[in-house]
Amino acid sequence: MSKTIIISNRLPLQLKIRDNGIETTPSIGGLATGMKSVHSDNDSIWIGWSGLTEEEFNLELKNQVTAALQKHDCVGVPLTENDIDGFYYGFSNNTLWPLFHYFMEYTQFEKNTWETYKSVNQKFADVVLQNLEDGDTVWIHDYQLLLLPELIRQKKPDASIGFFLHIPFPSYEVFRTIPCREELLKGMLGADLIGFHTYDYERHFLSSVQRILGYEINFNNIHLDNRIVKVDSFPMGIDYDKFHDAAVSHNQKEKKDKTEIQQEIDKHLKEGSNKAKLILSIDRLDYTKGIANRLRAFEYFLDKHPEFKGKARLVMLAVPSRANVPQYQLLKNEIDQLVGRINGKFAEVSWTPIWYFYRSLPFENLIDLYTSSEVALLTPIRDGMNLVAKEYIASQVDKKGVLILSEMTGASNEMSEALIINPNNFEEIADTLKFALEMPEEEQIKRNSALQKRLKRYNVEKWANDFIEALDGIKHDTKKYTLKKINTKVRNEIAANYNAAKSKILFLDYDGTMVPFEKLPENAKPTQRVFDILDALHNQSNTKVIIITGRDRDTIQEWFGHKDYTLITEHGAWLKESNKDWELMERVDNKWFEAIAPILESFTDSTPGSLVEEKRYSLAWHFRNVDPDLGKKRANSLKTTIQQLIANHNLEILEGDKVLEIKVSGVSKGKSASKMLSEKEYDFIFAIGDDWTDEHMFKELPNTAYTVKVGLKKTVAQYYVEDIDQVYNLLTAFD
Ligand code: GDG
Repeated sequence: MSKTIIISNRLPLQLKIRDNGIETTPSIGGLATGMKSVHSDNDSIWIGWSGLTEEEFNLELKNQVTAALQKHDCVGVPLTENDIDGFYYGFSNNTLWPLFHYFMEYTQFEKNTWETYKSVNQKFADVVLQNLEDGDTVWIHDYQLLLLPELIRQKKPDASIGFFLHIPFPSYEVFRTIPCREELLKGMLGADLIGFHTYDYERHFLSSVQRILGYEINFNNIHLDNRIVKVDSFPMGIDYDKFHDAAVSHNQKEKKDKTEIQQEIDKHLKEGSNKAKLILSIDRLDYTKGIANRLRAFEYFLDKHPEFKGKARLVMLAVPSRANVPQYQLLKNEIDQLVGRINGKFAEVSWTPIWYFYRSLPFENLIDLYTSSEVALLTPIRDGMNLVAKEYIASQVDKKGVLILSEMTGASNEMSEALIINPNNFEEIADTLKFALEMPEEEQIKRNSALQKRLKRYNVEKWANDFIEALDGIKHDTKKYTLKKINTKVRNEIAANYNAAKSKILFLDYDGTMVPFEKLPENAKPTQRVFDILDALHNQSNTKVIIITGRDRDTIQEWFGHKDYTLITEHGAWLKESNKDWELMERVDNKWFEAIAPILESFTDSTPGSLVEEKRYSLAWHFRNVDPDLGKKRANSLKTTIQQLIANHNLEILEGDKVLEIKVSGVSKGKSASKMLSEKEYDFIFAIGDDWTDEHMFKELPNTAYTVKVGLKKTVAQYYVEDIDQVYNLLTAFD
């Protein structure tokens, strides 16, 4: 039976070596928390690092650990201390983490940690490949494993691979600064599906792929030579019922059953009319979480609104994290000092403004804090999603409680009923805190009802199912492509029909089919290989070879005039039969050039890299060499401008691959192909092309024709080939 393989840097377990064996406890963190329900519900294994290095094992211990992991359907990736230093503390947390969170000043690029990152990704790939069987689905998580999708793809080209990034993907301007940017993108593109928390991260990624790798992007699909990679956003949810139910049972507890922390909190809450409302913050101690800013903003709030002294208290849980990385040690010192200073500045005998916990707490204490706090103040400078915001809302059983959330979190996109703030604006934070502490209960209930409804529906299970479903959908699409793909068997069948036929006609598109695209169109001259293939076909009896192209007559005359193939140019405006002169296939004129050409020229002037091509009966505006975003934008506005001008004229705009062409309407490759067929009976008809102008031809040809699309794009053709080499393979099979 096929299974899901989940892969993340850390397994969702913490291992401790005890005298009486191995102790396992669930790990803390967004990813572990979120995926746990997926892992336990499904037939799956989880591959990752156990948390113990190879140096900490002897053989007996290793066997014990393997067995302990196996019990939880987990498989460990063996990593050494050196691996962890270079891969985890080094490249992942000193390079990728700060860069992806826009902390460029903390980003260090060191060649040796990059080398370790590569070799550790390979170690992960080795373990995955040992466990991967046909039909399995692979789901890789997060920034530590950006190279893994491609490493698996190289060995298992047909595997179904999904990748999800839990942190932001930065804008192109930031991402482009990293030296190994191409390797990182290509590594990710080994996946079939790449998921992000928000549309913004998705958009940044697509822009980087387009600008750095130059790949073609169609909506959210990236076209590689032989595959399409889909990119989408899947905002991660939480296990809503777990938090909500825990809060319900927490509220029903008798005093004696309550935790120590809760009893302490209750004691403070009972301190008569002077009761201080609790403002909660929970995060890993990380510079991205804006903890220092939050403390300063809280200080500012108490200065600005002294009436809240004694009436509000910040309860701050900072969970130790990456304590080996120097920036985190500095941050810890900074936070300690800030808390001390602010408490020293404002404390009264019966009130200290900040309760600060620097440790990780058991789940039930987390619930104590969520349920006891009137306000949650979450102020990350950058945060991929932020699950704490969602957990806080899920835990408000009576629907009371106010969430203040930074707009720099992924969660703020979905939680518009929260009070959204800019974490760098103390004034705004202070005013919002006051507003939150004074918000009427009806308004709190109204906001939270809407939030809870959504969080319950878009829970973590739905998130995981949506992702897996999208991945399965791609598997299905790939199957569709594979069904239409010309393999050896299909190729032999087509060739056999070709050989048996008495009268044959072949329509061959030129650019993108017989030769690859070049930056400058005039450089895409036919090679000797192309001539050899065409000559071989042309010299066979009863075979008509037609080059059918959008190119201008003069270029095609220059390149092919010395041969006697049939030539159709400018999408069907001109025809040159073997050994004859050029003739017009359609009655067309170019009087309209003088109205349109100046507009194209003015767009060219303001769009560096673009150029106008003047054919006899059409004008083309090429933007292949323009910055992709600018090119698209300019092409759209050019289209709108021209459309208005040609509304009452017999003209149309053709949208090709990075080109807009204005021509007389009614002229098409389809029409001219039909004309050729009407002149003689053929019992073998074949057409091949890559562009959507070839689609006219595929549509017009009779059902008995063999129609072949080059590249995995949407088509009405019957068959696909992946690239130009495959075109050559197919055409040389006709002998
Ligand atoms: C990354 C991204 C993204 C925290 N302290 C304790 C504790 N926790 C649990 C919380 C929550 C999780 O840890 C923290 O999740 P976040 O989403 O807030 O943040 P990261 O760890 O940075 O996670 C983040 C996430 O991945 C998922 O994609 O949202 O943007 O940075 O679930 O409840 N749990 C317990 N004790 C604690 O002391 N038991």
